[in-house]
Amino acid sequence: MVDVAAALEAGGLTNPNVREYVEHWAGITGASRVEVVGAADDARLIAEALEAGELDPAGEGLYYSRSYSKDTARSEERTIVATNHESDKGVYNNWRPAAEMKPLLVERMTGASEGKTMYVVPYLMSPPGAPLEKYAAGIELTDSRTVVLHMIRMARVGAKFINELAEPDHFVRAVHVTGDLENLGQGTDDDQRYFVTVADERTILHFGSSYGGNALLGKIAHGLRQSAYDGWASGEFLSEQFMLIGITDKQTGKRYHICGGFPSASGKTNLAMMLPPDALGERYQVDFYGDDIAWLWVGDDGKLYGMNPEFGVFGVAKDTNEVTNPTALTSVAPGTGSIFTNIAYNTDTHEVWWEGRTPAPPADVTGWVDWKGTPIAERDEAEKDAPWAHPNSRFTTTLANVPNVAEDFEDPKGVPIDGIIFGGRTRDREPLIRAINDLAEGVYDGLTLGAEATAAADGKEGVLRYDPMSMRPFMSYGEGDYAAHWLKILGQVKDQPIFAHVNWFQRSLEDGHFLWPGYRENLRPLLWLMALKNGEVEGVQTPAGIIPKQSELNLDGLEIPQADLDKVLSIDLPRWREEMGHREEHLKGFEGLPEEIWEAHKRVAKAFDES
Ligand code: GTP
Ligand code: SPV
Ligand code: MN
Repeated sequence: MVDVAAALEAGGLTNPNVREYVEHWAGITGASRVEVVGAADDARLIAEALEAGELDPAGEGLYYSRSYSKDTARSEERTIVATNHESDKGVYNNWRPAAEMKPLLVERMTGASEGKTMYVVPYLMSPPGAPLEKYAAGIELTDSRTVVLHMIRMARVGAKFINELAEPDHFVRAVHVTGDLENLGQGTDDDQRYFVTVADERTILHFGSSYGGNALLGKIAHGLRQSAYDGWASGEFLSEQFMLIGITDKQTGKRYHICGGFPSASGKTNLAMMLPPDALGERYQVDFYGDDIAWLWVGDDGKLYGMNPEFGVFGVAKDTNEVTNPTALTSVAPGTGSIFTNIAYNTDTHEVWWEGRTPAPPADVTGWVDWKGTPIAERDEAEKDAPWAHPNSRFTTTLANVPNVAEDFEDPKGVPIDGIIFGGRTRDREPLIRAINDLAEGVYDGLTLGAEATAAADGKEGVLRYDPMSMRPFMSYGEGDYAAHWLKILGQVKDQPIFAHVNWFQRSLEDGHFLWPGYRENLRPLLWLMALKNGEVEGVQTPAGIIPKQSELNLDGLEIPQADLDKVLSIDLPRWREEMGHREEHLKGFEGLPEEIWEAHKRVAKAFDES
């Protein structure tokens, strides 16, 4: 058995409550070494990972990693929220009793880290000093060095975050054991993976993956699932899969903050990194606060505040290029320490490529290997037309590398929220933007967010599914309680944010092209939303909310066919009436849904009936 006390001392981890936790799991996993890490260890760990072949060089201060080919996204079926109260069961949280799940995890983890190092990663999911700091501290134990390197980029990592806790025992215990990836039966009836958050014990036990939200436990498991549970249990806050941006009108000096949820792989990172369209660049500025998670609470002044608990970006690579997202390219430029995962790689030149990086893949395939490591030149008939990069391939970089990161992104007091938006990939029905002024109708709109499935989770692409507030994969308690908690928190706010539903993904029925150009142009409907909140425009009231008159949208410098614009600025009444029936079925599945939500649904349905 390793000398945990000595390892903690060597790593400067002095919080007395940590030792028992680490000793317990070191004993179970059978790790051969224990090592405390902090951000200051990054250069050494990178060198070790390069030496061990876990990373490859991808240019100056850039790295390439490849995950096991059946381990490339979150697994929703294998993700479970376990607690000691059956009343926590919801439709989406895959609830199981804690007493049933813990032994299953212990069984799988037993001896599973033999011969490996158990890294002790103390982290904080918040800027130090934030009002919700109490819920942000955690320690991830992991047997993967690549996971440590990602954690250092995605969270604030160091012993000091755990040594100085106001309540020394109040930290999330997060255990990650990779397992024998080639023998876990991923996706079969004999799947051995389990990703469990024991929410009422603030313990996270993940076994059987080294990828993304399955393995970087500060991000999704703690930063969303655990914290959503904490926010509800304490009655203090909301934790949502939201981006968070600031918009400044340099002409008037006005500054707005908008947060909002789109399901995984549906545009949060791109919106947060958005450069204004060239024609609007003189006047407006967009500041990045967060791209995947926001914690929201009511301040002493009665305003709704938001902050990003993360320290980095784990962004989708596909279609990132100079036109769609120049900011992202700068964020992963040489010298940034970024890590690319599961994209295509050139073993000779160390260049990287992904679908949509350039219109066509490199013409000279010499040295190029696909995300599985197969040389492009040697791909067989079956592989020939497959993408070079995995559709869920990603880049990992710290917030400080993002050129439009807000000056005050580390300010612990957070930012006041003016607008909350929901959106997803919806190929028809949903207009470009529809605004909602009523709180219950706004929450109702979030609960009925529907979108097509994407590559970020295992599952079918292109199938429409409901994803309340974009939290479906991260829901940790019942949806009825979740809706009530939203109404409770937002109900305390004095200056209500305006709600809106947006859709950048409506397509032509004829040839399937996107009707709205998206990306940088998405600033335009958001500017309209803020103008509406200020009473500067009035829009058109429809049963689904207020939509812009074309004359109210700033379209300077934008060329878009009039027919496309007409379509995204209209409400398809027959499709909406049909949708209202689906919504009713969807909401009926949620136990204890507050009456206000049902009333909102009935108001909207009635308005459609009468229109
Ligand atoms: P997660 O990190 O999985 O939560 O994803 P996300 O919501 O941050 O999505 P992201 O911004 O990474 O975008 C996912 C994909 O959608 C990328 O391939 C983008 O290029 C594409 N995308 C983003 N915004 C737009 C848009 O406005 N229009 C179109 N057509 N595609 C977009
Ligand atoms: C998502 O899938 O929504 C992500 C990526 O943000 S992961 O960390 O893998 O969950
Ligand atoms: Mn996400």
